[in-house]
Amino acid sequence: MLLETVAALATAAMAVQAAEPATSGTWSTLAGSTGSLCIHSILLPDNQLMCIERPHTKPVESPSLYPWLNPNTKGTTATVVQLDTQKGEISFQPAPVKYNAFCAGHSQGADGIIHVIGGDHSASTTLMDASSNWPMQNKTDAGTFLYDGIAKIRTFDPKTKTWDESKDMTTGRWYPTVVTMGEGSVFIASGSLKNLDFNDLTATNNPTYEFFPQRYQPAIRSQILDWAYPHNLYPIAYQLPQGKIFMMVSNRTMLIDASKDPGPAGQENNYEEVASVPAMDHQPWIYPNTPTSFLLPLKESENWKVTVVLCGGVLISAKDASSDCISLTPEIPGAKWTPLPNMPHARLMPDAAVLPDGTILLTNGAGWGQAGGNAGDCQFASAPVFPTDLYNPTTNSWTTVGTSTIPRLYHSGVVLLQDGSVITTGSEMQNYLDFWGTPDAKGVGTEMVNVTRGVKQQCWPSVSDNLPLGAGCTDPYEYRIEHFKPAYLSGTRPVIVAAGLDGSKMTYGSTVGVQLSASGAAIASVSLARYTTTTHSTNTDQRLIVPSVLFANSTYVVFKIPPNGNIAPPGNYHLFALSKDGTPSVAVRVLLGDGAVTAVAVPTSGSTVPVATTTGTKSAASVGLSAGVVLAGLIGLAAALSI
Ligand SMILES: *[C@@H]1O[C@H](CO)[C@@H](O)[C@H](O)[C@H]1NC(C)=O
Ligand SMILES: *[C@@H]1O[C@H](CO)[C@@H](O)[C@H](O)[C@H]1NC(C)=O
Ligand SMILES: *[C@@H]1O[C@H](CO)[C@@H](O)[C@H](O)[C@H]1NC(C)=O
Ligand SMILES: *[C@@H]1O[C@H](CO)[C@@H](O)[C@H](O)[C@H]1NC(C)=O
Ligand SMILES: [Cu+2]
Repeated sequence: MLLETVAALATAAMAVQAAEPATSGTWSTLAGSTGSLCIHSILLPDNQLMCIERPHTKPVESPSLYPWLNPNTKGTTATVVQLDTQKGEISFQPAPVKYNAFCAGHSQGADGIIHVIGGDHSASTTLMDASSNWPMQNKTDAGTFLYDGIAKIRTFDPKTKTWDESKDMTTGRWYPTVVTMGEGSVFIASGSLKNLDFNDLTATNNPTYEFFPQRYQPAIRSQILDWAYPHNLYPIAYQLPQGKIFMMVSNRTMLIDASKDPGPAGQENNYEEVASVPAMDHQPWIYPNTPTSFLLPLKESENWKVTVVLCGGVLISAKDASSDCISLTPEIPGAKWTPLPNMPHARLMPDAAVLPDGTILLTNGAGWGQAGGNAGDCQFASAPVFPTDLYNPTTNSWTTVGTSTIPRLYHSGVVLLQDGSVITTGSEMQNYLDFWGTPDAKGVGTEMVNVTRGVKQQCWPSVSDNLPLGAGCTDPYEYRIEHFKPAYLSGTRPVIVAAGLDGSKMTYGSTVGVQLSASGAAIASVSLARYTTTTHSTNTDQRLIVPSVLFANSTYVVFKIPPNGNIAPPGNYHLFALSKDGTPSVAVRVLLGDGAVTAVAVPTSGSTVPVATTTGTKSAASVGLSAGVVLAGLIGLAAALSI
């Protein structure tokens, strides 16, 4: 981020400052295409987004040229999308994967390395062109074109834009959950041994978890994952601040001590079960009933208390979407799942973005049905939900803050960007219109899919159909990105002096100082928003870290990086400075990780603005220890500091 750009944004923001503070944000559609469908949306540095799709098995734009492939990627299913929210446009370049990553799990790890783990097995390696290692373009039946990826561990390095697909798990996993742990290794849970068919529940259960790098062989069998089957796909899981892994499937919750040896096969001596979800017309709280989950902001002033929230999903009795939200503080012994206020709009498959001011945006999803389905075939869900809801944990209340226009049903996502705005991505089989008739249509009856209902339920004709190609169909692949500017972007923004700071490494426990431009709004708080990877309403990466401000004046702020990766797992974060009204700066990228602890001096006088966040006794003590001490290791940051 160039300094000029930051200054220009601040000036633009000040120009509109005179208006009444807005309570609603604005949606607009960015020009251009993501190239591949963002079933998997992974934020990369420099306003780039990795999108991964399933291999197309239905015709797309140039059916005569590439009968079964996405011509944008020649079937290799991944693109890096360049986002330009100021110009309102996007562009893409292919980032080919060789091993089918459809419905993999993923997380951002140490040094910003992306892990994409598991995926789909069906593959036709004989159809790979040996000379180019790209799929052949004359396949005539529906299948996939990539090597078997169901057991694959892929890493993507955003710096070199290259994949390493050389490693494997102990077993195959389709729909696994992947969590980057505090010390940087990866926890990989559940998934199915082949595509799950609820009408044929044979030989698909994989109720195990494992680690990368590998720790145990075979993988550890979990009694609760086994019990929950088939409701154990994309488990809800997080690294917790005090060190354990949170995992919830169906309606049961466990805390895993990953540092503890699980014992001989079948013993599983390393977990405790905590609160089960109360009985509601809502079980199970997982795929395909698909709520979303997120963590409330973790604050130093609250000693990093963690709260897990689940919102939305399906009412079992009617297949209507639910507006329920429930929360749990899993590190407080004896805590129970308790209701939060209902969302203004019921939805299944919602997506959540935790914003820099600590509010949570809920968007996307459907009003009826369930998750799942094949691109081009019938929707399992209908009645897309367009209103956008915002939860404020401080007031424990919801408001509706906008209305989007693009349906985001199965295989969608939401991502917070560096400038404090939000994008929505993905959604497959958009031809719900053709099946259900109107955007407001709601499925009738109780069956999941009735393939004989209606005349257009099979939108992309199979070879045996007599219909012309694509007759009466909408494109089942949504390549557009919609962009939301929250109301806070109409306020005057603080301005972080980015020169030398953007991309710098910050080590756990360090006391850091960041320069601000006096031309921006006065700063009252800072927050660190972890880069997002999201799929299937699951986002194990997303969390907002709110350090206490130790010193702030109009040109300088001092705060402390959390003491370890359990609170803030390693990887890239957006560092935001916020005004007292909660208007965020444009963020700079900082890379949290291990290393020598450094500390800038905390000025004891000369503060020209009140410090909004009170400093807890814990951090005050550590400030005393570190004040005046500047250690080596902050080379990237030093240039930006007045030291
Ligand atoms: C398919 O294309 C490949 C080259 O990409 C060619 O070698 C092969 O003969 C073709 N097969 C058929 C059946 O046309
Ligand atoms: C949890 O889910 C199981 C399986 O669906 C169900 O039998 C049980 O009643 C549920 N427990 C509660 C408390 O709702
Ligand atoms: C599916 O829909 C058709 C047409 O409405 C109806 O005749 C048929 O009974 C339905 N099938 C089932 C299993 O409900
Ligand atoms: C803010 O504090 C820093 C550190 O004490 C100091 O160098 C700087 O001059 C102060 N800025 C203003 C505008 O007072
Ligand atoms: Cu999927």
